[in-house]
Amino acid sequence: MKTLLSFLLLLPTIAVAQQRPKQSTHVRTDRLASEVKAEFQHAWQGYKKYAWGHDDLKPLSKSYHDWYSEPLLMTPVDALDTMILMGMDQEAASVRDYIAINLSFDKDISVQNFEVTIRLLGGLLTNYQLTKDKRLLTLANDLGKRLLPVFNSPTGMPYRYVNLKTGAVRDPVSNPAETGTLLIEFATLSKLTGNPVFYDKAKRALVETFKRRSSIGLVGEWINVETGQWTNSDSHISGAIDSYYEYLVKCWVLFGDRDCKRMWDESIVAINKYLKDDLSQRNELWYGHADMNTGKRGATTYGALDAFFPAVLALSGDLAKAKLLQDSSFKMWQQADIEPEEYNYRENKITSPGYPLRPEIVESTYYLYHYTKDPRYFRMGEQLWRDFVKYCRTDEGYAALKSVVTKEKSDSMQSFVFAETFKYFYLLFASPKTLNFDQVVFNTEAHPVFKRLVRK
Ligand code: DMJ
Repeated sequence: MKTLLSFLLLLPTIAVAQQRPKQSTHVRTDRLASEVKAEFQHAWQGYKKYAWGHDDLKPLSKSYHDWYSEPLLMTPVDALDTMILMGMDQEAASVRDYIAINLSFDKDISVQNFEVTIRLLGGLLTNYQLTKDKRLLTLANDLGKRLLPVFNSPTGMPYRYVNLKTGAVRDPVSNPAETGTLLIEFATLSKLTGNPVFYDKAKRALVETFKRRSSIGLVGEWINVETGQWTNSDSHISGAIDSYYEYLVKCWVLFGDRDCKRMWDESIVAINKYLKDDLSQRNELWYGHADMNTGKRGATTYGALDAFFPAVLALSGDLAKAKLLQDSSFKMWQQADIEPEEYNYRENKITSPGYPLRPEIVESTYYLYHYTKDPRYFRMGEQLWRDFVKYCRTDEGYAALKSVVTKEKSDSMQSFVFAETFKYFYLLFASPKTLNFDQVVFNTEAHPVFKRLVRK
């Protein structure tokens, strides 16, 4: 395995004077981009009015939700780079100041390493790269150090929870998404601070997860990080595994990491052999479940979270499958004009009807439009947008749906709506100059990480 030094030597070292997009690139050439920006502002005002200083807005009761006993500013940190990309300069500057002054990780709370890494660490690092505000890098460095005890397991795979003050860890039964979706953030922190420890630990956790793949090349859903034994052998590309695969591709693209490329190349063969489900009579392609050891077909379900996979396939170079799978995701969406959390594609049946405002289908639409320039993806995105506004908008923000069938709303608007859902809609509709796709890799929370090193 490469050491951090050789890893750093592979990277372009020219300092980038200012990664923030130029003012002129903020000109929104399209009516839809302006609509997205206006709706982002609508939801942001709701957050400010009823949940300011807390993690999330509860859009129906017009109150707030904190993940832990003390808030960690999930929504402001997740939302900040979207504001910058949308050209909300004044608001972004004041939110950045608010975060720099008020966010502290010196708290006696036990937090979920994965969620805090992708939302807060990822958000702080991107916003540091965009603004060069060193206070954000200082916060990221402090957070990174407080998260490090998670890796103190016998296998090197992380525990799920860590106390930010005491370093006490808990919950050894984890999943590939949580053990393997850390390297973009931790390696970027190593690059920016010159401290190799973050990269070393997260890289080891990813490799240790991969090493425990079955003899047919699949990973399961739950694994004990103390024993290294799988506790659930269901294999799929959905929640609990999804972004493990995403980071294999992205760490290859972002860092030129050949280990990640090798791991992806081997994994995708098994994914296509055992999880891919060709419904040739319907001319459809899906990815379902299978047992990681035998390859025996399990549930024929796909869902809102799985809809990230066309983007990953496109990024890895398999545009043909990406397009077919995107058609399937869109078909799933059209069953009720909003996608369900889970859908049995063989029976055309919604099996889990909630919609927590997820971004993945929009993300894949953006990638496919980027790679193909085919206007059908723009139109697809417009349809998604119209439905999203029609069914999820509230007086003070956007609300998740309890059921896409009845369209009954629920009192939740997670921070990823600001980080991802609005951002991907905006990037799809706005001028491509808003953000140079080829200069960044998005972490799984849609925080764009710049490939070129920004020096301290
Ligand atoms: C986000 O926090 C991330 O995209 C994660 O990888 C999956 N879940 C949500 C969005 O659906």
